[in-house]
Amino acid sequence: SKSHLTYGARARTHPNPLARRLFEVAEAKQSNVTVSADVTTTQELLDLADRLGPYIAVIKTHIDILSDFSSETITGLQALASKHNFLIFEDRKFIDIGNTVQKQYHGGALRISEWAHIINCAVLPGEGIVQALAQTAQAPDFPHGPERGLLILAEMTSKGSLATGAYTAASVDYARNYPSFVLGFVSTRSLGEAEGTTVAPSEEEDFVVFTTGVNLSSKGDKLGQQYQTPQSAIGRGADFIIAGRGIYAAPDAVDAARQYQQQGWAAYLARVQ
Ligand code: 6AU
Repeated sequence: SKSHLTYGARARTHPNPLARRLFEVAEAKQSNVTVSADVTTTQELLDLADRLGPYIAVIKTHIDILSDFSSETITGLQALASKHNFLIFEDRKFIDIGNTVQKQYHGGALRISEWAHIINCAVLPGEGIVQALAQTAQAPDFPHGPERGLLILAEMTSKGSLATGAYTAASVDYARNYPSFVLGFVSTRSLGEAEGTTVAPSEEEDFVVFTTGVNLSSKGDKLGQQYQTPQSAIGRGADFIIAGRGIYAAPDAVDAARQYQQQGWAAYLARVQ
């Protein structure tokens, strides 16, 4: 893995334009924090995005949990993404046959392809889900292709997760087969040397690892979520740490965001030394 290199170095050499942009944003803002803004109204979402914007590299949405989603949600979010220079990750976790996920991604009520730089999917349906999403994002008549990328959900943080072993190895194989669209993984550690992969790595392979389940003050919740600290996640290979309740449910969300930013950046600096 290239995780011992700086974000700046990886931005200069990465073959994928959106990965380059991600690393440039991280370097420019000295932040590897993705805030998981799991709030349920547009006003709360835009308010969080504006207040936390200076301290984050990426905002992660679950757009379908908003009770009042409208086109104003999206124009507001896009304006704040430009104002604060962060990217948008819609945590839709696509998981269906190719024909269905194309319709869920492009068009429909949520028009995810128009505004989400990053999406994720699970590979339970097989490699075809990756192929289908890539086909939509990279269609000749789709104008945002170079600014769209996929993270494969290769592992999960919930207790008893079944995304392990051969399933995780298959996630790596599929990522290797679609290097112009797959940025990397949502996983708890860097992947690539995983046993059981069948596709050989290319020399330029540089998967981007997003690790969720990051929290400074809790070990888990009552529904099976399991947490680790920014230091632990980054030590295991996370390039971006995702924190939700640890930030937005803290007594002072801005203060918490700065704290995750500081600790995430210090752990990154220690890793690349
Ligand atoms: O920090 P939390 O526990 O408040 O929120 C964690 C966020 C939630 C989950 O839907 C998401 O991260 N998540 C994911 C993602 C990002 O795909 C995968 C996973 O294994 N665990 C997990 O919590 O929005």
